[in-house]
Amino acid sequence: QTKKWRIVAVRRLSEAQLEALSEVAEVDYFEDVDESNHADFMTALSKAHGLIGGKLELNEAMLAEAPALQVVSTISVGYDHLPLGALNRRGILLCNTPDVLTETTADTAFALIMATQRRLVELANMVREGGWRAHIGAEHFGVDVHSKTLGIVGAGRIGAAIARRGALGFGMPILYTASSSKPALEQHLGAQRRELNDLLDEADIVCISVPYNDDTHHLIDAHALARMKPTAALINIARGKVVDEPALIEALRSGGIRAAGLDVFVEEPLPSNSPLTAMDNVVTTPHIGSATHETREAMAQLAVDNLLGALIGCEPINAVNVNVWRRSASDD
Ligand code: 8YV
Repeated sequence: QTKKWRIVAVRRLSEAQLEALSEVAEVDYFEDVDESNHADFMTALSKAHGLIGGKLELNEAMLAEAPALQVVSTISVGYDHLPLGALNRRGILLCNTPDVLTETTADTAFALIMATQRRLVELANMVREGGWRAHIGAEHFGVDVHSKTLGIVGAGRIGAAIARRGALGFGMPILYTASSSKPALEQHLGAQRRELNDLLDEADIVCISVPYNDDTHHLIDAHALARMKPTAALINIARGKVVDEPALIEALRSGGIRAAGLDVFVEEPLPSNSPLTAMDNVVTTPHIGSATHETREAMAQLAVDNLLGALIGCEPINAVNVNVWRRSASDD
């Protein structure tokens, strides 16, 4: 018996998750999509009602070749890589995976905070390379983590989870920016809301946790970096393009700021010749914000539930644009 739906799945789904999709739909699964199989992917997409996957590459021209598409379910909380305007115009539902990655991504931010304050990567490399020959002196000292003022740029779900770790675990005074005040953060953590410029002036550690969009493009530019204390560190677990990367490199080189811990970059994978890979005061990780076994499994499962909920149950969870969603009449 032919199934009612066709789904294209790309990357990062377990066998059990693919099976769950297969129970109700014909599934075309792609471990990856690149030049070698792009034509096959487009053929599958041209018949698909649903598309699910991580790091989906989709543009308006591709959407035009997918007339049956009703739901795109991304295995990520961010959707800046997807053409939301075009999806809206077509009435295609977009679902994402918030919440399930919040705590892990906050853990990643703290790993970068610890690493940059205490120079963990630089000093671990020194030990590995046989460079630990004498007692450690001031030239290898780091700076404290506890009690430093933590500035959260964007106190959404992930920003709030970072703030909680800082306040409750490390006794850090918390400053935050947000479009509206966050009474829970203020009451439980003693956090204080600031304008961005004031936060940059005051914080010892500035942690970026805003989504990327037109408003946050280069939010941290040369001017913003110049406001930071020369002793401060910048942590970015959001998106590379929130920061003017050449301006950051310059600030790190010239001592405008002390250090940076970066999980995200303008170009990913980060080119190996980027100056960021060669600076002792920079810790670079390969976009691992949510990359734990448990969290990636939960994200994929939520994306499956989102897709099936939308297609079959007509009950979109975590919908980014539910107001524009038009289920085609023939499917009702
Ligand atoms: C994703 C992320 O896994 O969820 C996000 O927005 O940045 C990561 O957790 C990554 O974008 C790949 O899909």
